[in-house]
Amino acid sequence: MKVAKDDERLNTEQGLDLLTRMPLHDLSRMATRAKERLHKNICYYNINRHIDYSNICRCGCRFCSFSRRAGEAGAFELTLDEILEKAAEADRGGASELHIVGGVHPSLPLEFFEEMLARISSRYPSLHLKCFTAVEIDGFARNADLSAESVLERLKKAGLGSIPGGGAEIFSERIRQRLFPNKISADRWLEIHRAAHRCGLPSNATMLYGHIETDEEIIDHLCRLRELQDETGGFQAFIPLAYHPDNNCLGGTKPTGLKSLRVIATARLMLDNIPHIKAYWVMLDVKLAQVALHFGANDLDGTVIEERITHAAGASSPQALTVDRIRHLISETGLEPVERTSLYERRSSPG
Ligand code: V47
Ligand code: SF4
Repeated sequence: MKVAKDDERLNTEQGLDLLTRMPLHDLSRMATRAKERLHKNICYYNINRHIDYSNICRCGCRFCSFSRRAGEAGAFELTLDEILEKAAEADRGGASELHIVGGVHPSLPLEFFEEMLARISSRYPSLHLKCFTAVEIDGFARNADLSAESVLERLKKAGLGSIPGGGAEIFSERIRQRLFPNKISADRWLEIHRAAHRCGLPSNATMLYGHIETDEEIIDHLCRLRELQDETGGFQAFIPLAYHPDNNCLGGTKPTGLKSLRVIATARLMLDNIPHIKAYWVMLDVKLAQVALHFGANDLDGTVIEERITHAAGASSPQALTVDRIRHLISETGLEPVERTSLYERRSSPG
């Protein structure tokens, strides 16, 4: 294998070597060196709260344990007042960010989402609103018969601050046809992020791994993200999402710890133009998330408070972490915990 130099862009073959063959301690060392060039000894976290406004969804992805069809047992839809109450709790708890997502709802109008953002941002102006995956944005555009660009402009005007990375899954057409044929295409997901970046909204990117994908499909996913990032520079963070198999029609098993560490380190090394790699503790569980900080990750995500999507699928992580616990988890790895804003500036929490 030809090992790339520090400043050399890795090709597909080198990516596959990292993911499948490189000895683990070498991989850790290379990924850590790449991370330290950007972030020295720092690991970020934020004080955030997730709000799922509804689980009603018309996509029916086979790996999803969270969604329900309209009218099905377990389907829910929060009212604006209920959402405002959760925002108020987050604001009282010192949060800087709300992460708001839902299924692809068949009928909620764009005005509902505009009002949601406008009411939250006028009452709680210090909360950054990171809301709605590209899949939802596409759904809003279809329901309103508008372009994704106009939807994004309207939501931005109402208070949207950035777009989360969900819904990318894995770009391979083979898997999309088998596991989630009703979801927007890979090209459409990328096009909506391109449109978000064009209208000044930063975004994140994810990749769902550990189901039926091949190693080649993982590397292809990373290359396609890297290509869009070369064009726009709008991705802030990449978050690998470990597949959880309970209560859905796909089943199977969770990826192993070593697979997750290899994916994180490979992402750090392949995605030389995306600054932040998150070890999302909800999906990795806290112990493995700590280890991932020595495999190229530089962000542990946040306090979260209430998480439904992964817990519906059998997550064994807690629902929430306190700031003290997050800081302790980071310090224990020898890194410096730094609270960040949603745009990765340093933040000193009030109080
Ligand atoms: O969009 C669904 C995935 C995503 C399962 O942008 C599953 O900062 C694993 O996108 N097993 C939601 N994953 C999570 C997400 C996210 C989380 C934290 C931070 C950010 C960010 C984004 O979870 C969904 C879907 O891709 N998902 N079902 C499952 N069974
Ligand atoms: Fe719907 Fe998202 Fe679940 Fe797919 S993953 S069924 S789009 S909520």
